[in-house]
Parts: sequence; structure tokens; C-alpha cells
Amino acid sequence: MPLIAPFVTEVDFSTGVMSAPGYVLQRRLSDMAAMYADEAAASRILAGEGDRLIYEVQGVELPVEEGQIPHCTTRITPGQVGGEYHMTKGHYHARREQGEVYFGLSGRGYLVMQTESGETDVREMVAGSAAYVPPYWAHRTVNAGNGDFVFFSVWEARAGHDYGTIERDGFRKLVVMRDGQPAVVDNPKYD
Ligand code: S6P
Ligand code: ZN
Repeated sequence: MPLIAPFVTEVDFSTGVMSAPGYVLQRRLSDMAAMYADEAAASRILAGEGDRLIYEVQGVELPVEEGQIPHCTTRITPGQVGGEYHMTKGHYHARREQGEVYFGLSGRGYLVMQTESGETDVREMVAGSAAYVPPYWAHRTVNAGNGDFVFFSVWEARAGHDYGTIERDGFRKLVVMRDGQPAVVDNPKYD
């Protein structure tokens, strides 16, 4: 394994901005319109208001090899699509046996998880929450607040990301606004 010099990254808790990110990735509504339960609402927003930013990821670049520990921030913007709060795409790790740690930096949101054998778990996250995503759980984060929801993630380099399974099947649970409050409901599109 090549020797990497230690380094420190300064993180702005309210924006997720890193001092020298190795990569910055933005996901807009057009990148994930079909992932919202109300696809027609997503199309209306795209046609009217335009292609809004849903989330931004800033991370350090490390080699994909045993022992490396990638980490990044994610900032999810506030808002809804057809009543469903802005969210990440969500994924399983390609190597299902790899877990992950999330740490809330600002705002509030939910961590929606499920396994391929049918278990679901939805946890609230605020600034200061350290959430553990164990091996075998797909994970998606949702911004249920009025401002940005920002968190920090740490995982093992070889975990990899399987987006296809969630793109095809979705999550069993959705987080939607009901009477102005977040509510966890069954996904009508899930079968
Ligand atoms: C990586 C980790 C997070 C997400 C990020 C964006 O394993 O779970 O850093 O990559 O929150 O979500 P997604 O689902 O688009 O990768
Ligand atoms: Zn992950």
C-alpha cells in the first residue's frame, strides 16, 4: 500500500464546504426525478421553475484499497417534490458487508434504511447525531427541515456503491410533509 501523508480538512458545519475537496458532486432534480413517488410533480417543477439543486457532496479523494477511509460532507437543500422532502438517491454498498458512520453537522433530517430481506428502519438526525449504518442496510438521507441539512460520512474505501438496486426498486418508506410536519409513510410505488 502506498504511504499517504496525513492531512486535515477544514469543514464548514453549516454548508458542508471543505477547505480543499478532492471532488464536488451535485445532484439536481433531473438526475433523480423518477426516484420521487410523484414523478408528475417532479416534471412540473422541471418545466416551471427549472432544474433545482437537491444535494451537494464534497469529499476527499483516496485510493480504493483496503484500509483507506474516505469521508465527505453532504448538504441537502430544503424543499419538497410532491410533498416528499428533498433526499439523496440512496444506495446499498456494492460490498454489502461494509457499514458506514454519519455525523449530523447542521439542520435536521432522517436516515432511511432497509435490507434486502425486508427490514426497514428510519432514524431522525440532528446536529450532533452519530448514526451507524450497519452492513447490509441500504441508506438514504432526507432533509425534513426548513434550512440545509448537512452531515459528514465515513466509510471503507472498498465498500463501493450500488445505486441500481434502489433506482429499480426504491425504498419501502418515504418521508413526506403532512400538516406541515414530517411523516414516515409507505411508498405507494413499492411492490
Ligand atoms: C457514501 C455515503 C454518503 C453518500 C452521500 C450522497 O457511502 O453513504 O457519503 O454517498 O450522502 O448520497 P448518494 O446516495 O447519492 O450516494
Ligand atoms: Zn454509503
